[in-house]
Amino acid sequence: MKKAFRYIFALLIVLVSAPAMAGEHDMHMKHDSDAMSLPTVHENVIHAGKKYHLGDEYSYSYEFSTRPKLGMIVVKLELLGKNKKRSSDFQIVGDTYMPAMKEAHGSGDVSFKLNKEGYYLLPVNVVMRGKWVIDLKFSQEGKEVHKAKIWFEV
Ligand SMILES: [Cu+2]
Repeated sequence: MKKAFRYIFALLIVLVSAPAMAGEHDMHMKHDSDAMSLPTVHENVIHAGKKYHLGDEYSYSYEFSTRPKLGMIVVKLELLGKNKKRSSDFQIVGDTYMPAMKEAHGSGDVSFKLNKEGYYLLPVNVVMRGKWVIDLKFSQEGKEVHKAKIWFEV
């Protein structure tokens, strides 16, 4: 069991340190036009590589370890605080699911883990093709202060 865990951890490191993917831009275009036909609310949808404000002092952005595909992918989120310094002042959880099949694949709230460089990481297990959502919640001292939503399609 411990061995398996170490293996997964090593795999995550490899995934996360992989260079930014060339396909990212394509995915964006597709995502944006797709969003028009998505069935549920898409307020607060955040896009990979863009910067979002969080209160007066903070901002954040995220990217995928690889262009979303079947299997394990990792959401890597960078939070910046005062003076654009990397910050870990919030707890962040992500609930990943297929909007059409929430009962079947909902992960429930899973905490992002900070890596050594201070990035927030969330592994996501993409078990089938289709549209996926990750609901993000940011909290401080147990109080939820911000929400955002990631959409992606595999
Ligand atoms: Cu499904």
